[in-house]
Amino acid sequence: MNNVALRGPIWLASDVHLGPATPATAEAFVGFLESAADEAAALLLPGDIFDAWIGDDTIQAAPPWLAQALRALQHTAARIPVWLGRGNRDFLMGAGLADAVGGRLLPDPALLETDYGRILLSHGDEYCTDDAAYQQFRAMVRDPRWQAQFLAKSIPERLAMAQQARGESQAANQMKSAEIMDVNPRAVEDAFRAGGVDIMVHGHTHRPGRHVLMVDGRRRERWVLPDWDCDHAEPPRGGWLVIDRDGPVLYDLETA
Ligand code: LP5
Ligand code: MN
Repeated sequence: MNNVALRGPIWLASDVHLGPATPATAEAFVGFLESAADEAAALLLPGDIFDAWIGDDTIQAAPPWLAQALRALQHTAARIPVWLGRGNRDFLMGAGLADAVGGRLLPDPALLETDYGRILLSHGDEYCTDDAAYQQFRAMVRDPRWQAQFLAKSIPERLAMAQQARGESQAANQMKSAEIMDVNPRAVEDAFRAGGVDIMVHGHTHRPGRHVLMVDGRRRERWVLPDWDCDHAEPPRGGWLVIDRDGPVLYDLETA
């Protein structure tokens, strides 16, 4: 696993799912980015910041919603380190995007060396091992050969494939139990062991909170980052985690 050394308070957010139809979410997220630049020593965004990322070359002709997001990320990255992680919607983010905004790519998983100790950070979809169909899809789209073939297609072709995949995913999700789409307890335990950590942070499941568990006789904490939706959800949703030397604190957009 790759270590990332971080000093001072770190802010973490994921699952913002920015796209062409999320103006209110984008506005809230831009405000969050400005606050992070004012108050955090570093900002970590472990995946699904974008609702569907079909390649870094889309930056060249960024639509207004994307140009706004890139500008906001750039402004924050000019003031504090911004680490970009890949989720199941934006696994195609690469150095092109990171360089364009002045950010850095998060290893996945990442072992954070923080003022509060060592923390294992990932998007979290890899822990949903009961969801065999998703893990099969994940293995395909994470294959560098598949990615090279996909990225060689035109942007319109990639957009059409992404839209089809989104539709199939939404239809498939209707047929799945909530349990199947959550993390598998053994996968989580194995990750704690492999990382040799007592704290884990991930997103993806859209079930924010703190879970305390025992693994090999040691108390561990699994923190889940909130998802953001200020355009369709009532009340609007969003939030982030702040980790300083006193430990993690989860903040909600509505009450922060
Ligand atoms: O994403 P979400 O929240 O709906 O559900 C996820 C899992 N689904 C996915 C699939 C993505 O939504 C697909 C869109 C990615 C866009 C950017 C990538 C570029 C395009 C790639 C083109 C192939 O991540 C879902 C989990 C759920 O989280 C909870 O964990 O259950 O997994 C599935 O639904 C998997 C399905 O069961 C099977 C895969 C559906 C896609 C099939 C590919 C079709 C390709 C068509 C191209 C011609
Ligand atoms: Mn996700």
